[in-house]
Amino acid sequence: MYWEQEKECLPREDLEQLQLERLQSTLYRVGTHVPFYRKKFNELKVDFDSFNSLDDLRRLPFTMKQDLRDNYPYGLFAVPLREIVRVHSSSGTTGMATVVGYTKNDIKNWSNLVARILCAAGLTADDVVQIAFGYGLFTGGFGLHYGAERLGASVIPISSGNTKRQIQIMQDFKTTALVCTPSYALKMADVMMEMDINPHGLSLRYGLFGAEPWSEAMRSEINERLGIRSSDNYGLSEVMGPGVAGECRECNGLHINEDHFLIEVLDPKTLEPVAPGEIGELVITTLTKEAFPVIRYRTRDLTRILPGTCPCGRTFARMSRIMGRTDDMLIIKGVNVFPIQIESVLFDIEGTEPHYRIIVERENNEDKITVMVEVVESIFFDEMKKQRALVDTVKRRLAAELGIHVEVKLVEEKTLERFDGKGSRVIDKRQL
Ligand code: DLL
Repeated sequence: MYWEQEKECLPREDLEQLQLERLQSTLYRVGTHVPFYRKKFNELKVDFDSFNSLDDLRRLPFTMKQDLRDNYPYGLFAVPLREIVRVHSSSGTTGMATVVGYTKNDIKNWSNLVARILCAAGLTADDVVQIAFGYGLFTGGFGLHYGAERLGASVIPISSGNTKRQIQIMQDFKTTALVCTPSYALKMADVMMEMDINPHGLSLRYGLFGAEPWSEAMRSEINERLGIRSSDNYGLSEVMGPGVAGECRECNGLHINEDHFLIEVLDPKTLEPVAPGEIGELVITTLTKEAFPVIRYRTRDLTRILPGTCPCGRTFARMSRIMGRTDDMLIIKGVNVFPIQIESVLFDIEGTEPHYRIIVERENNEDKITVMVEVVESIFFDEMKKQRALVDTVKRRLAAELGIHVEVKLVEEKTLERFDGKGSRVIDKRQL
């Protein structure tokens, strides 16, 4: 099922020609209208008139989150404010918030790209889509809302929170597709149990989850508990919001909407391209954005481009699910640890619940990592011997995965905080 077959299945050669033309006009737009880029282009002596190959991209400067902050709020906009019809902002958990803007045409493209992703995941105009992402400055709620409307689906703009009411509405309104973070989907499964509602008896068939990292094991858990088929979708506000990439029904990587975004996968240290198929940092250049184009935006997200073609027929490159962020990688005793590695192990062990916290401390100048994991009631109240056996299994599996020793603490079900939006499962107490 395609939303725009002729674009989604463009022969690579035609796609690259289109990308080059769009890149040239984006460079012209930012070079003329955004002082930040004009200055950078001048400093680097970039003559964007001489761009005639996509490889020339490597001559261009990078854009970092800090550049957005330095130009807060409107300094990087490429159009006057009177042409802006929408503003979003990222919450800025670290440092100042960043602001992005959209023209009418940007909103049209955005809705269309989100509709593409919903359609690729299997949704149609017949679906009843419950959007449980926050509506507001966060791009998740409005981004998916406009896309689902563009698809022609019936949209329930419930926003996040008030989980019991979400479930009641899901039941009464016969929701067929749930859109939220994967952690909120798991919370819903828990609350359904508390409410004595069997998810398999609902009309729910699809889950469209994104906005935070999740593992394949978590997907299986959600699919099984909610009786749905879930797919991953990726985006970030600096580049547009949701709609940058999403899985088709094959669920073997996320197709990147390459006619609107030019991507590179670079070694985060050397900033040189990694070998094909290797993991690196995703760097994105927008090709059609009018209000807020970005050149070589360093996402900090780690992924790799999957080799081969997809049986679905789309020619857009596929990236693996996000494997972590360069800035959420923990360095424990010099070893690189990604929270997602820990999640994958925990989800695989019988008796552990899908809720955990990772605590990192420094004791006597040495890093210590403790994983708190909820366990099913029967184990928590079991004899010490059985508990100890489970702790040993978790420790052993984590040591094998990470190559370091990890402390493990079992906690009773429902003791760890649940998340309605993006989860934050790491508490790093070291003040490094
Ligand atoms: O989270 C946009 C979005 C909303 C995407 C709804 C998908 C669904 P930001 O708040 O700017 O925008 O956060 C962007 O979230 O750089 C990634 O680190 C992370 N992220 C987003 N989608 C995924 C995903 C939205 N599918 C940041 N898997 C990004 C892993 C994701 N991480």
